[in-house]
Amino acid sequence: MNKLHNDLANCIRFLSIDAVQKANSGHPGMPMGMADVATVLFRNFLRFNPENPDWLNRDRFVLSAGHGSMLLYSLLYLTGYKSISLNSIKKFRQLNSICAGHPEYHPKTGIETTTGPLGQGIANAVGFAVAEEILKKKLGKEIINHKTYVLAGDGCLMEGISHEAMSLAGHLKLKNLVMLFDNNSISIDGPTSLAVSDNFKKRFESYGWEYILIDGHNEKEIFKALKKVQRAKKPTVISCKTKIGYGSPNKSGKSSSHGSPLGLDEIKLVRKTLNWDYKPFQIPYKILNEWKKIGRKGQQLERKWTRVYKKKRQKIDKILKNNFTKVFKAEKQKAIKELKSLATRKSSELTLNALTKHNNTLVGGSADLAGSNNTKTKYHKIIRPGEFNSDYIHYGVREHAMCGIMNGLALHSKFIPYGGTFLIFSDYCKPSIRLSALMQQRVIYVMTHDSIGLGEDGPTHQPIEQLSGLRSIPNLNVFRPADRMETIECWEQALKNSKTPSVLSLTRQNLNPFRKKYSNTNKCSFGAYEVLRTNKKINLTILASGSEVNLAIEASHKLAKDKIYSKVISMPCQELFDQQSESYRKKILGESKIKISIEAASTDCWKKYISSEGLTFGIDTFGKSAPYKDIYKHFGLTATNIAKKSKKLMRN
Ligand SMILES: Cc1ncc(C[n+]2csc(CCOP(=O)(O)OP(=O)(O)O)c2C)c(N)n1
Repeated sequence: MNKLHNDLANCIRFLSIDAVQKANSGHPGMPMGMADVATVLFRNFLRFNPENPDWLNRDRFVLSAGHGSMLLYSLLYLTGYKSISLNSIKKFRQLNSICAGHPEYHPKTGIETTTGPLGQGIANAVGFAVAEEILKKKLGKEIINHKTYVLAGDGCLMEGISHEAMSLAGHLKLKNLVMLFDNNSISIDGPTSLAVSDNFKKRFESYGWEYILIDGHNEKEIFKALKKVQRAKKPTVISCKTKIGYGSPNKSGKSSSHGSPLGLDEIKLVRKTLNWDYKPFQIPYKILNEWKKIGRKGQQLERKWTRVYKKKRQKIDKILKNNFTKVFKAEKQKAIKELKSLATRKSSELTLNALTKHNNTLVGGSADLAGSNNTKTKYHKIIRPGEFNSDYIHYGVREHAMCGIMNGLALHSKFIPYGGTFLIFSDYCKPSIRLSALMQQRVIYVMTHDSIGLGEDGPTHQPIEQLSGLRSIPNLNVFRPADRMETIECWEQALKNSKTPSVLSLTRQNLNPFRKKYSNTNKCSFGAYEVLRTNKKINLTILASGSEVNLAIEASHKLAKDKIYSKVISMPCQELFDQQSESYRKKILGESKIKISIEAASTDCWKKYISSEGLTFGIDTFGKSAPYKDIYKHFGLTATNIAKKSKKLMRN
C-alpha cells in the first residue's frame, strides 16, 4: 500500500487513540478500522471546502455510527476546518468542547448532523439525498449536484430505522446516496453473529440498492468502488470488510477495542505495529501539510461554482423565498367568515391549502395516513422515483424513518418539512423528534387523532401519556389548538420558530369555533390567553387545551348559574406560556387561588399550574373503545361532572 495513504490514515488512527486515551473514555475501534476508507473518500472524492463548511453544493458526510466521533473530528481538523483545533481534540469529551462524545450539529462546522442514537444518521442521509434531488430540480444541476455519504456500522444496520429508511431510499432510487458500511462484524457484546445472520447483499439488493463488497483496508479497492458510485443509477452501499481497532496487536478484531481506551501499553504496541514514531497528538508537518492540501482542493471547486451561482443568485433567492405572513392574515379573515364546526385536522388542511398554493420550501408528507392527517393538499405534487419536481412524500408506514428523514430535509438547506401520523405513534417518532429539538431544527410534526376523541379504535390508538412526554422534551413546542382560528395561529407560530420543532396535536372530531372576532394578534403565541369570563371578579380559573376548551366554556357557564364565577384560559402551548413574562403569567394564573385543568390525557403536565387546592380533569389510565361521547362520559369529562366537582371544591 502507498506510504502516503498509510501516513494519512494513521493520522486519523492516532489522533483518535490519543484523544480517547486522554479523555479516558470514548470509542477508538471504529476510527481505527475505517481510517482507510475515510482517507480515500476525503482525499479523492468528497467535494468540500473547510473555508466555507456550509457551501450549498458540498457533498454531505454523515457519521451515522456517531460513537466513532473521533474519526470525524480528526478529518475536520486535518483538512483545515476552523471549528476543530488540535486543542479541541485534546479536550475531547470535556465540558463545552466542540469535540463532544458524539457529534453534535452546529452550523458552519462540518458536523452535518447530531448522531449517536444508532441508525438516525442513515435516515438523515436519506433526507439529505431527497433534499438534493428536489433542490436540483428547482435550481438546476450547475447549482446543486452533490452526493451524500453516510458511514454506518453493524449497529446502525440492526436498528429498525435503517430498514425503513433504506427501503424508501431504494424505492425513490436516490442515486446520489452512498453508504459506507463498516462491516467489521463486531459490536459491544462481541461478534455480531450473536444476534444477526442477515445476508447483507440480498438485503440491500432487495431494497433496490447496489451492493459492492470490498476489503476496507485496501486503498485500491476502496478507490475503485468510490469511483464506480460516481456514476450510480441507484443508491449504493459499499460494504467495507474492516478490522475494528486496526493496528492494535491485542485488541483488533475484538469488541474490547470498541468503546474504551486502548491503554498506554497497548498504544505503544500500536505505534510500533503501524510504524508511527511520534508523540501523542503530534502530527508531522509533512503529513499534516498533505491533509491541508486535500482540504484546500475544495476552494477552487467552490470558486468555480460561485461564478455560476452569482449570475443566478437573484433568481435562486426568489425560488427559495416564501411569504407566509399574508397567507395567515387572509386565512384568519376567512375563518371568521366561514364559522363552522370543524376538526382541527381539517382546519390544519385548510391552512395548508393556503400555504402550499405558492409553496417553495415546505415539504409535506405522511406515514400512510395522508387522508387522516389531512397533510396533503390539492397543490402538492408527489415525489416519486426519479420525479423530484414535487413537494409531497408518501413515507409509507415508516414513522421513525419519516422523522429522521425530515431532520435531514431541514438540515440540508432551506426546506421546512412537515409530516403526519396519529399522535399515539409519536412513540414511534420520539427519538427523531428529540433530535430535531436538540439540533434546533424547524420540523413540524402533524399528529392527529389526538385523544379518546378518536373513539372506537380504542386504547391502542388513544394517546394518554404522549402529550406529557412530548411536553417534557426541551426546545419542543407542543401545540394543541382548539378551533380553526387557533389552528391557523399555531401553524403561524410553528413556521415562525425557526430554531424549534413543533408538534401540532389535532383532533379527529369536530369542534365548535369560539374565536369569532378577527384579531391581528396571534393569541396562541402567548401560549395561553383568556377566552371568556363569567364575571368581572372571578374566583375560579379553568385551564384547558384543544378539544376540551369548549368543555371548559360549557362548565364555566354552568357554574355561573350557581354564582360561581370563573374565567376560561385556552392553553394551546404550555412551552410558550412558560416563556412569557412573570407579569403575564401572573395575570393568567394569579387571579384566583383555585384553578382546575381539563385535558383528555394524562394530568401530569398540568399539575405545575394547579395548586394543591385545585383539580385536574384528565385520564391517567388507558382509554376505551366506544363512540367518543360515551368515552368522555366514562371518564367524567362532561361539563356537568366538571361543574359538579368544581362546585364541591369551591364550597369546601
Ligand atoms: C439506538 C442505540 N442503541 C444503543 C446504542 C449503544 N451503542 C453504541 S455503539 C453500539 C454498538 C455498535 O456496534 P457497531 O455499529 O458494530 O460499531 P463498532 O463496534 O464497529 O464500533 C451500541 C449498542 C446506541 N448508541 N444507540
